[in-house]
Amino acid sequence: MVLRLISVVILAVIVARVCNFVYVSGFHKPIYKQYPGPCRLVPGVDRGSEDITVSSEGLAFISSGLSSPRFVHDPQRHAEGVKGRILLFDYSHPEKNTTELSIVGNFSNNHFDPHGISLYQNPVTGETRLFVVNHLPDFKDSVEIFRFMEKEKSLYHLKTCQGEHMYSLNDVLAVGPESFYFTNDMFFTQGILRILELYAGMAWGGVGLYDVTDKILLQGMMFANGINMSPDGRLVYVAEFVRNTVNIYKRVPEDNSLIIQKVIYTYTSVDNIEVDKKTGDIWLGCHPALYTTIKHMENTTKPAASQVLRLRLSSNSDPYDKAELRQFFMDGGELISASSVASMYNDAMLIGSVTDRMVYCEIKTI
Ligand SMILES: [Ca+2]
Ligand SMILES: [Ca+2]
Repeated sequence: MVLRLISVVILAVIVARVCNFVYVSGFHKPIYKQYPGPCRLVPGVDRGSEDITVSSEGLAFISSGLSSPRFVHDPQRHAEGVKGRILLFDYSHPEKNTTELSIVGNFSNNHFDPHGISLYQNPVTGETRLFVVNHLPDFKDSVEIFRFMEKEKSLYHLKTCQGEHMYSLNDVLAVGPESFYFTNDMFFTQGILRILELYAGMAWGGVGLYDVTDKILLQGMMFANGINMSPDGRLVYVAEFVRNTVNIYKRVPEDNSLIIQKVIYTYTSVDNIEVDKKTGDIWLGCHPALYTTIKHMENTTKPAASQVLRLRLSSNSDPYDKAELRQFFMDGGELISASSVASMYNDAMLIGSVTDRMVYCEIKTI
């Protein structure tokens, strides 16, 4: 009797997990084409623009060439030997498209597989630093810190940060010249155990902090993905990709700890998060039909659905008691596949993709 009861409970848990993953995969989701205004491809970007972040002056930094077999399973793409690059796009001169930033200093370009990025603009010195998640061989990860040299159009390598708690990095959020939050999307880094962790819906991802040494701050997340913060630094936003949520945390300035305030259900798989520094609006690059993204990662010539949402928090009394979600972009992969990020500056937007192209849109519908 007891054995039978245990078997029923185990079966029920497995069925619930399978049903949840089928739901999250988005087979039932219709994809209606929607553009916020005129949109065009940006020439020179055809091997990914996984993360984009923009400076106060409207310079967008783009990470291109993500190839880690942890995410990209397309043998053709691996055979091509895609090169990791950081590109620059000036919102004041969109007609100039992108420029590749050269990397100088003591850093080997042979092991550059860039993923999530974040900027730190020092309010005292005016220095701009770019923090880049880098996937190294043998499934090891690091965060590379560069100084941006605007005149030379280059990145000067300053430091490689690694730690025992930085094992499955996805995104980074700079909070000081050498300190940052990071997300570990999952616990396992490779192979069948990572696949099982994903499909069984295990909540083993989380958020950590690097400040001289590294430590874990938050656990229990289902694929922790993008991380960013409000312009005043009081709130931190984290995307739980498989749970379909954006979590809002209060940041304690004394020790950088994070206290959960609200969970926003998005009903789509949110990848990276960008924040408009002027308005505080939160821009989400999303995978609305996740099964198409999974197929696209196995064969990058197959189209995958793309979506951009804006999350606006507002209230007279409390900055997070009202949340409005609005869609600005949706595409079945005709223009761009597997959108992972949307960056906004004035009335224009760049949409990036894990392995595909990059799109520039003028916003006419706000
Ligand atoms: Ca980022
Ligand atoms: Ca990401």
